Parts: sequence; C-alpha cells; structure tokens
Amino acid sequence: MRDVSMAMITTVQQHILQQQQEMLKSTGREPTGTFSWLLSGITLAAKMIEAKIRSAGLSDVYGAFGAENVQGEQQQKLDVYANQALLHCLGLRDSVAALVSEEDEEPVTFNRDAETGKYIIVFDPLDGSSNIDVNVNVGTIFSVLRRMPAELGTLEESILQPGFRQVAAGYVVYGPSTVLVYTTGNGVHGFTLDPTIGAFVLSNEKMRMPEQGSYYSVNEANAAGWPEEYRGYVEMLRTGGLKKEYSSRYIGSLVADFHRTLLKGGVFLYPPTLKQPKGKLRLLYEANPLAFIAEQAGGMATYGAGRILDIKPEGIHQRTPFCVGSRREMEALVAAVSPAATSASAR
Ligand code: FBP
Repeated sequence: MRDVSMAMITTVQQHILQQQQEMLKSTGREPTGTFSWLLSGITLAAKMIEAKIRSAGLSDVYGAFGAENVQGEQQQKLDVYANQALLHCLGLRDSVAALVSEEDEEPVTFNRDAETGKYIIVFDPLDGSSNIDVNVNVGTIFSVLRRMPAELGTLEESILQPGFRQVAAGYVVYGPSTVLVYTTGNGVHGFTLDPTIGAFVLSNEKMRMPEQGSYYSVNEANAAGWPEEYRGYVEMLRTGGLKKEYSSRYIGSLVADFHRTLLKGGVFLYPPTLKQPKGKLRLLYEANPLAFIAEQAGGMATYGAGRILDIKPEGIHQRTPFCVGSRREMEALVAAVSPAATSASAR
C-alpha cells in the first residue's frame, strides 16, 4: 500500500493540538480543539493583514485614517483595517468572551455564558504603525487570558488579571517574511507564513534567547528625560561593563526590536521619561505578552522595580516602563535601576 502520510510540515493549529495532547497525556483526556480554533482566528486575521501590507503601495491604504484612538494617536488606515480583521475573525469564535484592542476605548464583550465564552483576547492590531508608510517591519501582538469563574470575578475583573495568568501570548512580524511566534507556557515556537500554501509552518521550535547578546535597543533621543540610573546602565553597556562590545539597534517598532532581541539576545528598554513617567508602552497588549514569551525563552522582563508579569493592572490601556532581554543584561539592569526605581515609584 502506498504511504500517503506527509510528515513534512507542521502548521500552528497542528502544533497546538500536539502540545495539548502532550499536556493531556497524563489525564487521558483529548484536546477539544477549542484553543487551536481560537488561535486560527488570529492566524486568519494575520494573513488578511499581511496581504494588505504586502500590496500597501499599490492600494490606498497608506496614511492616516483621519481619527484618533483612545491613546490620542492618529490612527493609520492599516491600524483600522487590522483592528477590524481581528475583531471579525475572533468575534466568530464561540469561546471568546471579550476582545480588548489598543484601538478601542472599551472592550468588545459577547453575551456568551462562562462555559462557552472562556477566553479573553487582548491585542495590539498593528504595532509600530508609525513605520508603515516607510515600509519598515510592523506587527500584531496578542495575549490570551482565561475568564475567571463567576464566583471569583466579573468579566471586567478577568480582563485585568496579572500577566502571569496569561494562557497564551504571541506576535506576528510583517517583515521580509511573515513570522508568528507564540507560547502557551510550554516553550516558545516560531512559524513562517508559506505564501505558496497560505499556512504558518513551523520554522523555529523551542526558541531560546541567548544568555547574553551584543545589541542594546533604546530611543536615545529620550535619554535626557530618563532617571539617571538608566543613563548609567546604557553607558555601562557602551563602555564594556559586561565584558563585551555592544552596538545599538533601534527600529522603533516594538515587535521588530523584540524579535531581534529574542533571536540575537541583548536588551530592549523603554524607560520612564519626564514626558511619560509611567512609561510609553502599554501593559496588557505590549509588555505582558512579550514578557511571557521572553521568560519562556529564558530571558527576563521588568518595569524597574519588579517583574512585568506581576503587575496587577488597573486599566486596559495602562502604560508601564518596559525592559526585556537576555539574562546577563537584565540582571545587570535590575541591579542598576531597581533600588532607585523603587524609591522613585514611592515618591
Ligand atoms: P503603537 O504603534 O502600537 O502605538 O506602538 C508604539 C510604538 O510604536 C512601539 O512599536 C515602539 O517601540 C515605540 O512606540 C516607539 O516609540 P518612540 O517613537 O517614542 O521611540
């Protein structure tokens, strides 16, 4: 009999089912497929966004949409398109109880009972959108939380759970190739979109962040507004304080800067500034998902005085200082800034 099995490719959905089978093996239960169906909403939306971005120069999708989002930022046309694509694709998934987007002031909630609507998806539909018109990598970032049982909390309280409660997180980088990286707490795995078959195919399994890198990534134009300890830390890197030569890389698209840090090691930081003493980047849909991935890949993520994943959120668009990277650089950063950060935040 001719063997028809083609063990060549593994798609994201297959990989999630395999991971779940692994996890459930000890219980004898079979994965329900709910989770992989849920994540297929993200991969479908990512393919729609990718297609729009690839032909952006040929169709009228560059430039501002003509409205501001809740952050007071000029929305780009592709911000709005990406947001609609994710809301549409995820809204069709029965297991979704609420969707929280960087582009929307309030969560979109669905009238689904707790048995069915088990998950909350928080996302930044198009990160780095200020770079779209200049054809620089942009991305989509997502975080998945499980809804708390009614006796433990409301849907709103379920949205504001600390980052260590995430059941999955990931991002898509729209660059020379389109890459999706995700974790469900069982390692970090990368998939590349194969345009010939329209599927995200496993390309980097069990990704590890190098113990130490050779890049630091920060917007040095803000240096005058940083607390002195952060200036001292960057100076220490620049002057061989970690017994290694460092070069600077800053794209200004968080997903792209993070993806490089995940692959090559080093450190990315967006410290507090005089203009934004609470930091610029958003906790729920930028810092938390990337911190979860960094820790799962052997790295670390801090806001200065502590671990990003331990922050108890107070609002869905809350900002935070965000530093993430390889263990060596991060341990030195925590040693350099945490005492001061603690006293600063107490002020
Ligand atoms: P959004 O585009 O999703 O608002 O993200 C904010 C962001 O563009 C990050 O991607 C990036 O790391 C940062 O802001 C760049 O900020 P700055 O221009 O102040 O360095």
